[in-house]
Amino acid sequence: MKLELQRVWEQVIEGNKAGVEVAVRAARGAALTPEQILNEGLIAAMTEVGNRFERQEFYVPEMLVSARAMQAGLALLKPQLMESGVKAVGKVVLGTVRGDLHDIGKSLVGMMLEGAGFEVIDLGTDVGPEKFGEAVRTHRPQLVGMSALLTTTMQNMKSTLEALEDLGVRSQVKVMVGGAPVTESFAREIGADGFAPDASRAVALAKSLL
Ligand code: B12
Repeated sequence: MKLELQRVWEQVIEGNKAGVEVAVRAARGAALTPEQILNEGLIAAMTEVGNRFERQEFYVPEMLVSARAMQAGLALLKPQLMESGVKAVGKVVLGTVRGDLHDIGKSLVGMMLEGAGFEVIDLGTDVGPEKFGEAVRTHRPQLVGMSALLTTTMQNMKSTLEALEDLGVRSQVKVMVGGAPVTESFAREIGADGFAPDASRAVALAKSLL
């Protein structure tokens, strides 16, 4: 791995916010692309943080400081990740489902969608089925995106779909789902319209669902 990327990776693992910012700037200075810094630096580091948590070498506080450090790096890349131009191809209501507080992946998806010209209404984390339903009624989006990072909370994607059905708005929107434990077959099983494993493919999916 390139030294500059290694540095970004290390600083995320260490949870050093200022260090991540310095390392990301240095990587940009070394002409690495925002996508490389994101995928091989920031996201690769969060994967390692997850692995260490599983091996009980890291606990929640370490995960949290790493997440904050990663977000600081992400903020620096945001302008470059959002390829400018094309306006309002469509509207997306986005949120992390009830019981789930993970928001890095969801926010990244939102950022990339905005960059591709979508208007994004980000409902945040721990979003209950009623809130998704209400947002569909108020904002009339073409798309709804749900994120879940826990095997327990991914079940709440199903209850949200049911709530949209009960409110009579399910047929007005296409629903896409994602998050580390979510799979294509799970998406199909719960009756979602699409699944994407990462933010750039989420953009391609959103475009194809329109
Ligand atoms: C950071 C982190 C946290 C932080 C979150 C901070 C924040 N602001 O988000 C904190 C410390 C709060 C946290 C808490 C917990 N966490 Co946590 N956490 C993680 C960690 C390390 C990284 C997640 C991350 O940000 N990844 C980077 C992003 C960019 O990737 P991503 O989220 O997968 O998103 C991408 C794709 O999935 C996709 N995508 C995501 N959303 C969407 C939506 C749509 C519509 C589409 C199309 C695509 C899409 O695109 C994204 C970009 O490419 C993961 C480990 C891992 N490898 O996932 C564990 C992990 C998810 N956590 C885990 C656990 C157990 C917990 C806790 C229960 C721990 C505890 N005992 O308290 C709590 C739960 C809190 C809650 N109620 O939500 C487990 C889950 C296990 C399981 N099978 O359910 C994991 C997998 C760690 C592990 N290996 O055990 N966590």
